Amino acid sequence: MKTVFSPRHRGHAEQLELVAGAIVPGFELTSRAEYVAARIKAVGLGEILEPTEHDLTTAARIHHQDYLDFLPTIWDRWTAEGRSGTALPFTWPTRGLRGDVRPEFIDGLLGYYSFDAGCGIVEGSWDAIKSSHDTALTAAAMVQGGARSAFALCRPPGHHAGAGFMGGYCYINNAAVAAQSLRDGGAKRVSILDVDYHHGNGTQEIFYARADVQVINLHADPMQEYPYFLGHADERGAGDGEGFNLNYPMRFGTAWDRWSQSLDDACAKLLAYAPDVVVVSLGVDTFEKDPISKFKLKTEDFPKIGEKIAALGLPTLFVMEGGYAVAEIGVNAVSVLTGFEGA
Ligand code: Q9C
Ligand code: ZN
Repeated sequence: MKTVFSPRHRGHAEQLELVAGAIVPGFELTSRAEYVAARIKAVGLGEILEPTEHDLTTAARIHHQDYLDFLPTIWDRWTAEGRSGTALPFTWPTRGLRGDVRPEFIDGLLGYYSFDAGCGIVEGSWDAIKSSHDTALTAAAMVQGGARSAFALCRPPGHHAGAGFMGGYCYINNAAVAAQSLRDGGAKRVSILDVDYHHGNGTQEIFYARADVQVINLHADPMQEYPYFLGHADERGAGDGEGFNLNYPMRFGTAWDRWSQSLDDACAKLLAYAPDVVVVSLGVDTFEKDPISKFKLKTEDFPKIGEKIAALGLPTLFVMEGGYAVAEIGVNAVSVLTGFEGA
């Protein structure tokens, strides 16, 4: 399996985030992607290629144009106020406030275009975000061109980013852009299978009213875990999309036995949908030693995820999402891919 990976992710560095009442160095480290790339080389998974440049026309089919226009301007607006460090929001248009009027000042705009304080922007962030988007589209084109599979080693990740907002370390929804490009390239139906520990709220929102992209999420129960405000089992899609969104929330402490039952059920639902191609939002923060998560998957479980996905017998694009146990992220993520290839 070929991997697409851009060194430009490295400019998105030294983020700060709010954790348990303190502003601390963020968990979404540059080293995450480097460990995964190193492991790909160590096991000889296949060639690693840099992405080709893509414009934002496909992204604009799933994101709001004003949001895409805003993202590249954040750093300049921030420094124009004499600031340095990390651009972060701190006020959001929640219930009872006006969400329909866009403020002018940078702090208001950051809140308007986000749902949490998990998306810091530094000088190199936009270039990294764009390269991550390009990575997803380049890998999607490989699958569109006939490859059985490809791996988009995206950083920053994407599945929390909605049509018009960032959050949870995510800015552009890479998996959603890839799915849209596969549709535009001729796939009639696309399934997105999101196995990241956190609910992919952005992906769900983007495709919620559509029948041409099935979205399946396995994740920690939002009653207990981030992103808290989406991801319940009764969210099944709306309008034309009714029945094409499937959520498998699971409680803290979930281990392979229970988790794999959800995956088996998800795979059956996916096959019943009969997609032309599968996009896997590949987070490995389900790992027992992940520092921000509370599931109990073991390293030996990750190849079994790949085997089950391979058994679907469909062209498959893997898109990197979360995973914060940096020392083990390479082994765990690449184990899914070697499991897929070995099956
Ligand atoms: N106590 C992804 O995995 N906040 N995003 C966690 C930690 C946000 C995770 C707070 C977690 C976002 C792509
Ligand atoms: Zn996650």
